[in-house]
Amino acid sequence: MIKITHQNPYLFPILIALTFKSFGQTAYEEDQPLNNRYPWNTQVWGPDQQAGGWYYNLGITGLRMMLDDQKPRELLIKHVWPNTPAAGKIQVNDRIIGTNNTLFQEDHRNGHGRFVFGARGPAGEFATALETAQSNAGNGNLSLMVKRGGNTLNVTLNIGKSYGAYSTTYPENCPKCSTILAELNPIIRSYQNSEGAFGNGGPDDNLFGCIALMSIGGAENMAAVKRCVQLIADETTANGWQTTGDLINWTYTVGSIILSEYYLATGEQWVKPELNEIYQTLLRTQYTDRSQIIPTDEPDEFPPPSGTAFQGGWGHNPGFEAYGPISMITAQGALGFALMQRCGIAIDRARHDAAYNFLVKATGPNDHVWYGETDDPDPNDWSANGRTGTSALAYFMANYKEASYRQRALRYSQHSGNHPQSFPDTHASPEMGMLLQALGTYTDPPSFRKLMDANKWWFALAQTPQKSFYYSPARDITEPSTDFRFSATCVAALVFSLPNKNLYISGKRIPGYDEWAATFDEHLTLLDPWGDFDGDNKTNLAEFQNGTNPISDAGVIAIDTGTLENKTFTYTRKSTPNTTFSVWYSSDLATWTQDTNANQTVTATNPDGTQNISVTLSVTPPTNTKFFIRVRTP
Ligand SMILES: [Ca+2]
Ligand SMILES: [Ca+2]
Ligand SMILES: [Ca+2]
Repeated sequence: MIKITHQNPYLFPILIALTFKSFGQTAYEEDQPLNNRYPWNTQVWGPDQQAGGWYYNLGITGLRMMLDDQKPRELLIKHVWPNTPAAGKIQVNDRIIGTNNTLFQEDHRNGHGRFVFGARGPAGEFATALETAQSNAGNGNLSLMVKRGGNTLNVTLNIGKSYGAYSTTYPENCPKCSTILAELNPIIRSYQNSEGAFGNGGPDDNLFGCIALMSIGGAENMAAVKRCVQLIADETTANGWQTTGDLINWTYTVGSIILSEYYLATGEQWVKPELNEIYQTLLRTQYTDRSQIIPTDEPDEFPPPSGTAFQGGWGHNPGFEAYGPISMITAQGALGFALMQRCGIAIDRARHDAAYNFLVKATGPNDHVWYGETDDPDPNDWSANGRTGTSALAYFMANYKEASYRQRALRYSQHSGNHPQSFPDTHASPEMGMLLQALGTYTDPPSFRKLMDANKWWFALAQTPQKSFYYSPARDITEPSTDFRFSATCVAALVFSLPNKNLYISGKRIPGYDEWAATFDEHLTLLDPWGDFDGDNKTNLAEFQNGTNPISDAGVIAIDTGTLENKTFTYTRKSTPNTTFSVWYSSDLATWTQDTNANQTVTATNPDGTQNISVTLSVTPPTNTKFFIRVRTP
């Protein structure tokens, strides 16, 4: 059994980063020599260790570079991978100043904040040239203008055209995406350990691995995911909320998403009680009232909130432990509730809506979701959109009939599409933000198009000569969680496999099924295609496909309609010892009220296996209006 939270290196620094450090920027410690600045001086490990620092990758050329704030139109080369197009042609400390005999046109504006997000400047221009060289119009050669010593030379890299360029509709109808996806799939599986965990074994890496592999699909991937699902099931319990200080809400919210998608994909019934355990713990870890505040819990740093502030959200830990609920985990929790509800788990709607309302409280007037509850945010300001995108997904996946959920989902998706530049820059775990923002924005195709168009540079530059994708420095992050490849590789694979629609969160639906379920009062329960609401050994999905009644086994109940006298009537039904029958009344056949105190008595058991039931209502039927009664299961 591996320990899945303590060893997750990125989660703990979040607590510190937020409290003591303002948002950091790339290489902007200007009192330090360039090489000593964050992020270039960050120790890297895994296959990137030999690069010597945390530098930007320049796609499949084999180059790694850093940005120099004194030379904002140059890319300073810091590493050249052997056996790549750049090997033997470009040297460390070369400065690339242009492509195809054209100097770079814009200063880089690399940093954290709405005015500097994105790759404008030499990095973005390099990415465009790299893509053009691989396109139909290109010849597979990338011509670079290079400053070396006092000279400027032209160097041509033969990068080939085997990948092609990303299509204008990518990831839809994109041969390059398909080619890369086939390369990434076995790489992702290679990051799974013998116990089933991916990468570092933390909840983030398990989410990356399981979501990417399920989105790609196929028996081999699903078998790998199953091993991780079993591991998560073993490590989560209904009493997980009793664990404190262990950042468990990541484990449980992520677990709710992974296990739900796995259950919906496979119908394996053993997953459902495991989901229910996760739900029980998430109910207890959601912050609902001030009694959950631990008085000794850093009161100076995070003074306990007054009134109902922060209620409905999840933080890193149960209740208000540490510094209280935040939007990212709350959006994941709201999403998890919606997915578990689709799996037949009975979700407390008040709690679910409290989570959604937390996100509303964290939303600025421009629909940007901030880190947590925000007082009077600047209506023009925005930042990284991982939270906003995750909120879009959480709202889009809501199963309630009110239109307001989809309306709010659309607003969040549009915000993400209208401000796409921060895509690779979510606080703490950029790839986590990218994964969920991509999925959330995908719910609105026009917004998703904008997101993809604005970030083509990332998909061009993050691809490495070793095939896996690379986690380039983001502006607001301490370190990546596993090595510098796994999470970026999974994000690329997820995005490129979105057209498969293999996940409910990427758009999978059984055609007509949701609409069919919505015609029943019990529609939330019937959304579980693998459930058997009426206990007749036909799944809800089979009932849908066969046109049978999912609510009651036809013929079980035959009510004698002639015997209502005062408050008593009788009916006959099959003997069904494991079934609960409830009594409902209505004046219009539209609004039904359950008579929870109705008294039901078996008055006779007949030779044909049926029973006579006498029911006495606890309410008095009106004498001058219509009055309808029904009996149903449960
Ligand atoms: Ca369990
Ligand atoms: Ca059934
Ligand atoms: Ca049935």
